[in-house]
Amino acid sequence: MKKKYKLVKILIFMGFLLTCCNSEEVSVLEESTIQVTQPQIISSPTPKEIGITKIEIDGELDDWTNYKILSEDDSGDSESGEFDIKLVKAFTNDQYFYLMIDANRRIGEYVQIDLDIDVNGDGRMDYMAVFRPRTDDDSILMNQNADEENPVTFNPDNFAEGDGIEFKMPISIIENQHSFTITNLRIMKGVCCEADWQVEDSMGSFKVENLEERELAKSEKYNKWLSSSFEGIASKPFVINDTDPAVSGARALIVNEQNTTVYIISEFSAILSKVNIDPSSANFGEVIVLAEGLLRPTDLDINGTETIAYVTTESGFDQAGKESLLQIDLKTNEITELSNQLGHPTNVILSQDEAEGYIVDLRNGSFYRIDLESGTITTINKGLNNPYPAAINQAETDAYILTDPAAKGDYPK
Ligand SMILES: [Ca+2]
Ligand SMILES: [Ca+2]
Ligand SMILES: [Ca+2]
Ligand SMILES: [Ca+2]
Repeated sequence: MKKKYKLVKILIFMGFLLTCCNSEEVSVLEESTIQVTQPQIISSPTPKEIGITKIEIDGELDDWTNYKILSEDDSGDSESGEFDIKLVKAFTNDQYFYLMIDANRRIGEYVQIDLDIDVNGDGRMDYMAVFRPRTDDDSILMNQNADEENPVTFNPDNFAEGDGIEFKMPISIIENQHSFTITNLRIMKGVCCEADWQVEDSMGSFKVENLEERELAKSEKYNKWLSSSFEGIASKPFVINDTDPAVSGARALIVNEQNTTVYIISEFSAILSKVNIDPSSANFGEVIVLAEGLLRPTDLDINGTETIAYVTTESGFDQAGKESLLQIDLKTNEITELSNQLGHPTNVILSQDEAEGYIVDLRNGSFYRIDLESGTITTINKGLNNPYPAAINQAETDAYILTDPAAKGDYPK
């Protein structure tokens, strides 16, 4: 019998600690007088058309046809014939530095690629970028002018190897320089950094210039991704947001009924936030902070009209939090503690009529119903072994509870 798969598109919110770099810009509206003048017809020159960068970082170089060669390298000059650089093409658009490396013959053995970057034109390297296309390792950028070692890491999705190498790096991490010089590009081979660690082939320098191109907006990328087909049981994940500090240490999420908003509770930031996932919105991917100071949250639920959030919290690894069920009014930002009589709440689910909540209590091995008006707790079941996540059927006649979940570092002996 033929197996039928339900195809699933995967969306990702990354909750990690920020190492750099986007400061939020706040624009202030100043009071101003509006002047009305007679409209004038001016024959203005057509604005220069800004193209959209359509390079796919997939290792295939056919999307580079219309870009000019920046520098060519000798043929047959590589150390062991494994990776002989033929030529490079590169440019920056409004947000990224794009690079492709074409090789003579098929690419053989090598380990990593180093780029020495001079951003101020004095001929000396200011940054060194290091990436390893054959691994999932993060790429690394080292600032040569900083006193201490301060590598910035960036997404491993930003490189690929196929017929050639493709690489992409946000220019925000190199002082937003749109043009700079690669003083040296090296293909490294061997074991870093032992005696056999050697330069397989190198080239440079070449100047990278800015083109009148822009990166696709997040919503444009999302719509393109939505309409793309894929094979297998799930798509390659689409990263909705992996930089906003509000989702740092994200712990639980819930999607609204219209599929336009995701609510996220995050442990490191102690923030309840909402993320725009509306494909028709220009603000797709935007994160809005709804409530702060929610120490050690474990789970959340939202009412149907999206005006009230319910959040469970625990004391946490550092005992900074409290075992509580909180109610957060999303209009007034008022936070009310509905119960402090819980051992260790890990899960909250609203009833269909939104008058009650179902709560899992890990420490007491219990499953409760709580009246959200009075705070009265009714025990539905107890004696559960380390209950953690739960789900309830629509008729609210059956609850499904997982017990004995693995904790961090737990493995069978
Ligand atoms: Ca490509
Ligand atoms: Ca070469
Ligand atoms: Ca320099
Ligand atoms: Ca060379």
